[in-house]
Amino acid sequence: MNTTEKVIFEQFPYWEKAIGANPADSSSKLLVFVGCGTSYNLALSLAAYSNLAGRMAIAVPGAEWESRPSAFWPDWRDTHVVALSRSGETTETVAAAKASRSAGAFVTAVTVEPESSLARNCDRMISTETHSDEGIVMTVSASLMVLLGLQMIGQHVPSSVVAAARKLAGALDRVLPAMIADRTHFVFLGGGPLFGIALEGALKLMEMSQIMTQAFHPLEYRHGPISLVDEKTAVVMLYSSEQREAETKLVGELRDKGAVVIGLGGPGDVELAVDADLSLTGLVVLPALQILGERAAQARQIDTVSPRHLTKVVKL
Ligand code: F1P
Repeated sequence: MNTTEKVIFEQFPYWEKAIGANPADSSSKLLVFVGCGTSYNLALSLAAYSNLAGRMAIAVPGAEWESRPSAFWPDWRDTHVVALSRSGETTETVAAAKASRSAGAFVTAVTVEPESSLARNCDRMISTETHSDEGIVMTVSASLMVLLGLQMIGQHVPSSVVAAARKLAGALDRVLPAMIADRTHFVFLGGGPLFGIALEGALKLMEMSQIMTQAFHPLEYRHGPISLVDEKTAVVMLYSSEQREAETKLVGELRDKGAVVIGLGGPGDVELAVDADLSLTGLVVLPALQILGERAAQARQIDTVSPRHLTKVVKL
């Protein structure tokens, strides 16, 4: 077992420590979730969860918010910026936090590095301990930032999510070898708060295995991208409640065209149950998506401990 795989399966005690660790935020300003790479994907999901819970929110990549915030929100100086960064050192995210603060916005940092530049340039910090062996590819810290972010927007995270996430990752891992052995085109589909999670599944698998991946809102996939589906395609469908029927129909079409479909929370070539309330699905599926990336890399004999062209922190 390599270190990446070990860390993915050892992440759950850190979840237990983070559960209940931070209170809900009560400000009424627009929440602007900001981050880069994985942290931006998480921002997208958290913003959607926040809107669903009645707290208005948007998600913006760090560099975009730093350089042209008014393209995203006209009244950008009067917002509550939530900057997500594992390292707390990513140039664009730190710059976005600094620019927001100096313009009068309130800045909360969500990070696992309480001594970082981001932590020094915020009004409030939310942090928790992460696995010390986590490498370049972000796994446990991504899950932890979603957990902290959910609690920040007032979502109760029950300890049952730990067992649900562990069970799903194990169940997916058992069926993966047969499903992905000869697949070279991976597609992740998810709607609402699961779109950011679909993007994160795609980014993880791409970083780990150097395979081109894609992520779409489920029904968007029929508008063009479906032309690429063949017997080399593997699809991960993150089922929602609102569009379950349409998503099920789409999965049937994709299977007819040769794709193998992993159904998380609904039908597919395999159907794996997600034992959690829909407001927690995004968190619960993350470890399963991480192990999928690792297994795809192993199938190609690619080392995820030193992934090509990647560094743990990106500084400009
Ligand atoms: C985010 C990030 C990662 C990416 C790479 C570089 O960093 O872009 O998503 O995989 O490792 O950093 P951070 O701001 O959360 O530390």
